[in-house]
Amino acid sequence: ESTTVVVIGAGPAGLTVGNLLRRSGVDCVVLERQTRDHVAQRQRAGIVETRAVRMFDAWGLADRVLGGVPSEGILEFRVDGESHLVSDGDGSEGLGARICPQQVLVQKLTDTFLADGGDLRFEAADISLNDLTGERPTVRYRTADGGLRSISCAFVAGCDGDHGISRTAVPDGVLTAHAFDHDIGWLTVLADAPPPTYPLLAISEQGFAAHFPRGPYTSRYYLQCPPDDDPEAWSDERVWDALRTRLGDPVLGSGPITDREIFRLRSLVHDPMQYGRLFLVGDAAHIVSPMGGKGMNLALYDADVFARAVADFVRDGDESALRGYSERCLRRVWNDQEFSHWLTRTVHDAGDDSRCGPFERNLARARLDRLFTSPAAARSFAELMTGMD
Ligand code: FAS
Repeated sequence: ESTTVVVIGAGPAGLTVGNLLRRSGVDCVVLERQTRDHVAQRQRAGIVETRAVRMFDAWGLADRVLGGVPSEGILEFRVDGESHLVSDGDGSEGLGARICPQQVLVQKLTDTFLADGGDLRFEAADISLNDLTGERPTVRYRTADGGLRSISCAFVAGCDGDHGISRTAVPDGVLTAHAFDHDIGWLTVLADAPPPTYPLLAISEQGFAAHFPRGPYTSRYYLQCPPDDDPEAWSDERVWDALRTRLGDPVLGSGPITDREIFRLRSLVHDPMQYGRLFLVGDAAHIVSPMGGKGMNLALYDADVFARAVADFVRDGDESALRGYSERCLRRVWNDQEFSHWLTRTVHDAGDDSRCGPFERNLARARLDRLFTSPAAARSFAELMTGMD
């Protein structure tokens, strides 16, 4: 069997690559390890930033793949109970960010790809990548009924996330991993509770908390906790108590909690993001802490750069964009890493300073004060939130 691109993984990165390649007339096969249902229900990100919305619009896909509602373009910071509204829109003409839960985007990307005749294969097991440094790599895998398949291709897009196999197919010593661990944990819960008027970041002596919309009747909350804390130690009662205290909202809803997970705030960047005919896209190449909502949006950026580069090569034999893929993506990755790092430190050091001490706490409070009082600082923040910088 033969195609131009084999895409490994059907998350936001893989499905966006698949759709953009189809729009470019480049044939591809998408291989996904899980079932369609499993992929469709994975709840994570909630914002498609302005730049990504306009990217889909430029490809003529915005109406088909973007669900949810337009963002109000306002973010609320609540510091010791005092509310500060900050714009996260840059006022430019054109479509803005959307409150679109990741699973809605993934479902719509899947439907669109299949409706356009895309070749998407679920339950593809034991995928192996071979001859990545040759002209025609070979991807082998096992079908759900145990059959062995082999696909020859010109390129492989590794879109299989942080725990995939693509990165492991690169020999040791080729990639450099740059890692940072904030030593901060977040308990994240999903609850049937009314979403906030605006996405809310709350800073208090008891620690950071956040309240984000995830649909008309669903909220995602985050609570700062020790990174190795046990989610089972957080009863519904304890979660709601901590949220009421930190969000400064004594009457906060207390609906059933449908999902809870603790994860560490960490960042990871692999450089370069390519090896021979393998191109790493999205979380397969980089992880960023959720502050600023950049993880999924970086995956969408990489996918756009990769699809355009392959189209240049297939149409004109021009390899320059493929050669420059990693450098171009890493420039945005580091820009977003810096912004997420700045925001993560600011909202955590400004609250519970038991981890950082009073000096860093005052630095963080000064950053917030500047954000709330300086129009230039507010404009820069808004530009970074939109991804249009
Ligand atoms: P994904 O991990 O989404 O997709 C990889 C796909 O590859 C999966 O479908 C997987 O099943 C498949 N796969 C894996 N191994 C395979 C193999 N061997 N063979 C075939 N398929 C394989 N980002 C934001 O922008 N904003 C947020 O608010 C936000 N919150 C988050 C909260 C949590 C709890 C987590 C964990 C992440 C959050 N993120 C957020 C980041 C997250 O959304 C990722 O950036 C995004 O899923 C990246 O998309 P992909 O690169 O497609 O990787």
